[in-house]
Order: sequence, then structure tokens, then C-alpha cells
Amino acid sequence: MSSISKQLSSITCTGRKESSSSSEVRLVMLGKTGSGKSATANSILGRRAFESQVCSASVTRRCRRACGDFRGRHITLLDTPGLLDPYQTPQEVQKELKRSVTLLFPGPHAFLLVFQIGRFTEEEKEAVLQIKQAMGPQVLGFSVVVFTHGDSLAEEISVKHCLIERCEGLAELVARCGGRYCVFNNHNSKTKEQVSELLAMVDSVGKANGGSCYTSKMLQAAEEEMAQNLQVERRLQKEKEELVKRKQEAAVREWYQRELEKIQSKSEREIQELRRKYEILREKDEKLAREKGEQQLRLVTTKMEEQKTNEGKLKRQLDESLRRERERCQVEIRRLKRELGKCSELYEEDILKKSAEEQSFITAFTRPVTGYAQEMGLVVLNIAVESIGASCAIQ
Ligand SMILES: Nc1nc2c(ncn2[C@@H]2O[C@H](COP(=O)(O)OP(=O)(O)OP(=O)(O)O)[C@@H](O)[C@H]2O)c(=O)[nH]1
Ligand SMILES: [Mg+2]
Repeated sequence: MSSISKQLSSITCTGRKESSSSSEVRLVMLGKTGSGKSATANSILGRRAFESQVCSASVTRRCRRACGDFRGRHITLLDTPGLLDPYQTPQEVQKELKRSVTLLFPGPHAFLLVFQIGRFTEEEKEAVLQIKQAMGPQVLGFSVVVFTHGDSLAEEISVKHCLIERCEGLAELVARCGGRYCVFNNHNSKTKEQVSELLAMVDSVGKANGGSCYTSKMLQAAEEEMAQNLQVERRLQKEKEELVKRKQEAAVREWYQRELEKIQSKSEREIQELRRKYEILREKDEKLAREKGEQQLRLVTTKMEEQKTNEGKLKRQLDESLRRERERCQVEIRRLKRELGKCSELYEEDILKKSAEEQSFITAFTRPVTGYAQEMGLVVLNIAVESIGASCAIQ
């Protein structure tokens, strides 16, 4: 059994068997969880084929198929799990959505993008993004936008003016869907006009695509294109990251270089400052040493001068005392000489007196006595000279 027929046999079919006639319509319900996919599908089929209720979690978890007839056309509907379901990952939901193409072999004629009337928020945009990621961007060319909760709209309100044209994102989506949109009131499922209107739009989808439905080949091509795009995107992202990284590295290098230069110039300034301080200190030291040396020199010079002065003074004193001593000695010598002269005169007179009397007798004996007395007189004189410290001698 092929994988497609396996998948086909695995789903629940609650309607009539699929006809191969041209009146056949195969539709896939897509949208955010709780947007009203199952309720809309029930409205189209005119019976409660799918479970639809107010619930905090997704009601439809797996793809389910149901068939019905409407004004002579055989309709096969595939209800899908809601997007942005908090209990399933986007990947799980997208994987299930991809199955829709094979489950409606040879492929759906149209996708019904279901939104509850109201604000077109970031959540709605995210739902559209996930639909494109699952089925490829071409899916919008096969889609009709369906707004549920039509019963909440006042009759005079124009969906086009009040809803679509006032929201850029929604207007763009409708434009990408070929301007196809319709409003459903699922509370009054007996209203068949909305189904007719929808089917007319589904027919216009077929016309816009040359009568072709959305086949698995298209999905495969879309997947390949998306994979390629993803690769390109990843490569671009990688290149961008590399560029950012290089820029960051360059910025860090630049910053580092700037910081390094700052630190270097700061260090150089500090070294210069230290050198300057060191020079000042050295000069101070040298000045102090010089001053100390000069002071010591001055002291030594002063002392030497004092010593010289003292020596000169002493010499002068010595010279003076020597001169005085000499003068005194000379005075003393002159006195002694005078005394000696007197003594000699007296002695000679005495001798002359006595010699006359004792001339003849003494002549032979007095001569040596006279010589002796003279010698004795000189000796006495010299002793006297020596006692006063004079350096001369009398002969
Ligand atoms: N008043 C009003 N209520 C609606 C309309 N369409 C859907 N609802 C209500 O909205 C709730 C959710 O509808 P569902 O059809 O279960 O939504 P869903 O998109 O199938 O939800 P999941 O299966 O969880 O993804 C139900 O209580 C519906 O009765 C509508 O046109 N008018
Ligand atoms: Mg549902």
C-alpha cells in the first residue's frame, strides 16, 4: 500500500466518498485555534460534522475529513488543528498541516484562512506566517480569507471599509489572497448564501490558478524552495553574524588599541612625572650635598684661617717675648759687663796696690794666681749669662 493511500485509510471520513467530477470541491480549513474553523466547516456542510466548542485548549488536534453536498456540488472538507495552540509546538502543527495536501488527493482546490472578526494582532500575523512556513508562500494564491462571528457585525458595517482597509497587515493578506474574503455567521448555519458566496470564491481560486488544485508537487516544490530559501537565509544570517562578529571584533580591537594607547600614554606621563620628581629630588640632594660640602669647606677654611691667625699671633707673641728677652739679656749682659768691668778695675787697683808692696816677692807666684782669677771671673760671668737663658757666651 502506498504511503498516500495509507494516510487516506487512516483518516476518518464522515461524508460521502469523493467524486472525481468537476463539481467536486476540496477545501482545507486553516487558522488560529478557536478562530471557528470547525464551526465554519459545519456551516458549509450544513451539519455538525466536526466538534466545535468554546475551549481554552485546541479542540481539533488531528486532521479530520468530512464530505457533503451543496447545490449539486460535492464538498470535501479537511479540518486541521489550530495554530498557536499552547499544547502543541508549531512544528507539530505544521507537520499535520502538510498532510492536508495528500489527505485531499490530488490536492485541495482552496485553503480557507479562518479569522474571528476583531483585531488583527501579532498572533494573527504569526498564524499567517506559520501557514506560509508549512505550505509555502504560494498557498495564499490558493486561499480565501473567511471571517467568522459575522453575527457580531451590525448590518450597516462594511467589512471592507471597517475591517480590511483600516488594517495594513490584513489588507495586505487579503490582497495576496487575490482580494478574496467572505464573512460567516456560524450561529445561523441555515444561511446558505454565505456558502454560495464562498464557493464562488473557491471557483475564482481555480480560475486564477488555471484550474489546478494545490498538489503535493507544488507543496514539494514549495518545500524545496523554502529549504533553499532557508539555506540562503541561514547562509545570509551566518554571513551577517560573521560580519557582526568581525565588526564586534574590530570594535573590540579598536577599543583595546585605544585603551592600550591610553594606558601607554598614561604610563609615559607617569614615568615622565617620576623622572621629573626624581630629577628634582636628585638636584635637591646634590644641592644639599654641595651646600653641606661648601659649609664644611667654609668651616675648615675658617678653622685654618683661625689657626693661621692663632699661629701668627703666637709667632708674634713668641717673637715679641724673644725680642724682649734678648733686650733683657743684652741689658743684663751690659750690666754684667759693667759690673765685671768695675770688678776688674777694683781688682786691678787692688792688685796694683798690693803689687807695689809685694812686687818682687809675688812676681814669681802671683802671675798664675792672676790668670786663675781671671779665668774664674769668666766662668762666673758665663754661668750668670746662662742662668738668664741667653744664647751667647763671654770669652
Ligand atoms: N457567535 C459566533 N460564535 C462562533 C462563530 N464561529 C465559531 N464560533 C464559536 O467559537 C468557538 C470556537 O469555534 P471552533 O469552531 O471550535 O474553533 P476552531 O477553530 O475549530 O478551534 P480549534 O479546533 O480548537 O482549533 C465555538 O464556541 C464556536 O461556537 C460565529 O460565527 N459566531
Ligand atoms: Mg476545530
